[in-house]
Amino acid sequence: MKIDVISIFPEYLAPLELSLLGKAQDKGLLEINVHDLRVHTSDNHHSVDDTPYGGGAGMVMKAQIWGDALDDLITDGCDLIILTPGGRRFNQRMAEELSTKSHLLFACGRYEGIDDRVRQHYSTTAYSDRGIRVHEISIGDYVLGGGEVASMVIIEAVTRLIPGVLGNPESIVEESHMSEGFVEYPSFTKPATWRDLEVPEILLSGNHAAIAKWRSEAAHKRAQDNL
Ligand code: 6GU
Repeated sequence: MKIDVISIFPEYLAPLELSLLGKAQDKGLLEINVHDLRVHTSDNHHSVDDTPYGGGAGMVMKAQIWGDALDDLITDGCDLIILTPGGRRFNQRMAEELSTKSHLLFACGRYEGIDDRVRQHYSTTAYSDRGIRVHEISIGDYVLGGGEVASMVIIEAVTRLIPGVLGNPESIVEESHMSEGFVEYPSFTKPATWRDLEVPEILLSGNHAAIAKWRSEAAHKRAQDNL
């Protein structure tokens, strides 16, 4: 999978080189490139934003600069992901869907967002005929300073589903069974007693059917408690 991320703070995306993602890139399973939006500015101040038409607070990122940046990186069949708190709420199903793609292009907005004509332009048939899809995605009901951290959340959720990226593929199989409603059972490891707290006895029984039943019930109780 090839991933491009465009941001005015490319240093913010440095953690993408670390850990699992760094290893996946070393293994050739993944190629992540971060691009500085400001290279597409032409004025002395390298400004990327301007005041909103219709008035109001904040600044809007300019369509022309984003268009130049995206034209350089967009490919046939790629998925363009615009990060915005107004987008569709990201979930595990979307992560699974995106993990099957060959090229993801992330546009990280700052300020009050990107001029909407950028979304409109890349959503036209000229692009959909080339297999290019545009998604506006949010990672939750709160407002971040920009799309950078949101793009890292999505990249981490998506890339760990790519075969070979994760050490133990069984944990993914187990997760996808749970991915509706998202429930996870509580886990324990040695020692069996810690600060007077015991591991549930059933987990020491070796009775796999009983353990599976206990885990399912514990997971559902936890999901219920989180509502
Ligand atoms: Cl994708 N961007 C921003 N700025 N805030 C968010 C978000 C995205 N998702 C949740 N909050």
